[in-house]
Amino acid sequence: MYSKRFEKEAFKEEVKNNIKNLYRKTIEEATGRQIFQAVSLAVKETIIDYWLATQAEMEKEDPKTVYYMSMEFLMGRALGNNLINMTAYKEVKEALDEMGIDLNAVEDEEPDPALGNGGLGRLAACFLDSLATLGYPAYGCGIRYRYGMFKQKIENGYQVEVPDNWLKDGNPFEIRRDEYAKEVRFGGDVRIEYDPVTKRNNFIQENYSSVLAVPYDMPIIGYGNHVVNTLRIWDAEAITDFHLDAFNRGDYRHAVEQENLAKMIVDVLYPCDDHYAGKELRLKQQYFFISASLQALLVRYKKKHDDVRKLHEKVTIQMNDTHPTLAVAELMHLLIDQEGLEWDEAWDVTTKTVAYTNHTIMAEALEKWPVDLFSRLLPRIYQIIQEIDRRFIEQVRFRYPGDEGRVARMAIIRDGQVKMAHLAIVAGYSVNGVARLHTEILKHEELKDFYDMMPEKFNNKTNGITQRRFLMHGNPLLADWVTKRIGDGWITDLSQMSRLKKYVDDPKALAEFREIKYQNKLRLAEYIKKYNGIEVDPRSIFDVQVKRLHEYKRQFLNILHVMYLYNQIKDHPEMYFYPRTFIFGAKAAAGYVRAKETIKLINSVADVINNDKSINGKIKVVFIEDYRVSNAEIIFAAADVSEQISTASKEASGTGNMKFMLNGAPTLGTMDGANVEIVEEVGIENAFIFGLSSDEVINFENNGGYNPADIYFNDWDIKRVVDQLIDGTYSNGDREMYRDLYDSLVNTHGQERADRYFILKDFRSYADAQKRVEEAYKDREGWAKKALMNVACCGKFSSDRTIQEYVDDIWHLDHIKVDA
Ligand code: 6GP
Repeated sequence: MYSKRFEKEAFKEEVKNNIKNLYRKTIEEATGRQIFQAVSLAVKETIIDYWLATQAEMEKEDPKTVYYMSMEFLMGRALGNNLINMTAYKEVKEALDEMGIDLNAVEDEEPDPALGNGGLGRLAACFLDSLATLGYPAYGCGIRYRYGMFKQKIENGYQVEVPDNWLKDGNPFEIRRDEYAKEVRFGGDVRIEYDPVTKRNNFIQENYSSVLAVPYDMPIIGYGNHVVNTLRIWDAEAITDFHLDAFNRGDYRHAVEQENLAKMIVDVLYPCDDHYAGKELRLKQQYFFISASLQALLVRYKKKHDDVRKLHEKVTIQMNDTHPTLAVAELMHLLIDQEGLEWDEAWDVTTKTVAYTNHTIMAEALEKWPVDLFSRLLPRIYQIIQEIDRRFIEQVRFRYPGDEGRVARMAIIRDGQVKMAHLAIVAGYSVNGVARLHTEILKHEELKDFYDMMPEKFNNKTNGITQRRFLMHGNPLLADWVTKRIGDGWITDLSQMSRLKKYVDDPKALAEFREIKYQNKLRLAEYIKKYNGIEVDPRSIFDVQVKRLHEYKRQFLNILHVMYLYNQIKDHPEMYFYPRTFIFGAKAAAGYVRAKETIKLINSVADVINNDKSINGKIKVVFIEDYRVSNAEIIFAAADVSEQISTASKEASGTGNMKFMLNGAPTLGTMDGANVEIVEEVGIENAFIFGLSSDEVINFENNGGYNPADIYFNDWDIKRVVDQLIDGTYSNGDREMYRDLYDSLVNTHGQERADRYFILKDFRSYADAQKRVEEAYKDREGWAKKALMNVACCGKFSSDRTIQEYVDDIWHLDHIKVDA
């Protein structure tokens, strides 16, 4: 074990030396940030040995390896997590204590590496953790954005985006690998040249611009098994003396252009979650990291193998949503134009190598690139996609003669657009959704035509989360308690949590369990006091909704309900009311106006309610600024109620729901995404379910929606809160501030139906469910049982389980073993 190798005195010495050599300071003189760097570098020393050992093992055994291609990896802080997975957390904490250094404070100095938006990027990070922990060879491939997800400030109730300069002080865990740099080419034109020797046409890209892709590797440490995999993220640099195309030699303007291209390309992560921005630069980012990753992958493969026709025996590529779908065409390009394969041979390899995961059915997230932009930027890649499309359409016509409607619906290139999902499905050997319900909706609604034609490709892989970060690291009190009760097997086998079931009737165990939640609520209350200046009562119900801000996630429903409760308390001050703290955390995409209005509304409601002395603090509303992985860990640990209230059918899976469950917060939610499976595991009596079913929603949608006016004019309480959006109650008399939100509920705008997300339709049922929460919470022991049952039944939602399913059904990887 690492911990055996861990030598306390040597480690302390190392930290001291690092501070001396890096900063010419003593520990006492060093700043927090400097201590963080010094400690991290000392930790990296140990990691490197195992990293090398893992590489050596992979060299020797030549195992089948997965390349997880993703535009996003929302890693969160590395130091604490690395120590946990090295099983050295407690020892390092002790060593630092002896030096008068507080490990928690050191961890807080690390900027959150936030190279992702939300669910999709965090899932990728959990998957890397599980792959290493289960001992599977894997590379994460992505982009080293200079600026990750923006930092959110709340000013005067509004979201303000601040750049996230996470690399400012350097990233101590990464290693730059110049020797693996690759050239990536954009634009220009393609000359076709007949080669009489091979009797083939060669396709030669000319007059292009190029950038140099330089990889940085970050270690991904398996828990307690010495396996260290690699997250490889690519930086872009200008090509200066690199083999510039002869035509361009000495072309100064061109050189400057390439310089700019390189600067721009990895500059910033697009802050859109579940939404397609359609920006040229985004397409460049996609091609940049895909081309570099595939070139590197082929070089690595060819070191040991001379027949690229067998690539799929050693390599599999998972495309995390459609963002990496250019991998299909780039692999074809490399196999044909560089490796000399015939089309059919290349297609055979490609379609056995790439697989696709779909993460959303939201229409606005579908990537459709305009043909003119696409063909100008990637001329050769476009040709290849045209040919894939031509051959695919032939197949559709053969299979469904005369059904031109179907051809039109399924084509990859149609109406001047390149449809990336279609390309991913046509080429992929596997297509999966991320929760059972989501996969069923894909098969029978969104992707029905494809499912009809190739049902064998479709499969489900319900998402999961890593218990190492979200329990061990985020909630040490509960983690230690669980270990005390059932041993530590749960750390790598979450299904063992079911052994906790025997404690639901044990009053002493329940009391301890409750006390832990209370301590965690105190910790969050302190955080809120520090960052929001708001006093919250740790004995109140902590009702939490943290996730990206999106209309379909319905933070709006939540805050309207808060407004409704407030009206009730004002009308009936004597009525029984269990004190509640409503906690929100959410970033809105910078250009998403309605999402930003919702943030402002939540903050305005918070202002009015928190400052109304007449309600005796019965309701508090808190908007936590800059929700991100590091504060999420604190928030999940402290939650009583997990708000998962998306319009049924819209949330593909959700993963926050699982993190709350793991930390003992029952779900208040709709039958959407993975909530369905959570309820199945924990029992409906340990959750609070409300609202339309996905079938009902889909039915309404297919038949023109419903009429919210029927509700608005007939339910006086609802009308009152909706009207309060435009009567100045929450806007200092300004009747226009929330007009758009009001309109979205009651007025049809052109194409957009009124109340598209069924907020008014679900309102009563939501309010009833909230009432049931209050009733249940009054019974303190009853509530603790429900909460504990959630912990005990969360086993299915480990990303270890998810990854094992990917391996068994899709990837078929070999194991690696690294000896200490
Ligand atoms: C998200 C889904 O919205 C969420 O339900 C799911 O849990 C998560 O992916 C992981 O599968 N989708 C995205 O973040 C996204 O950008 C294109 O999809």
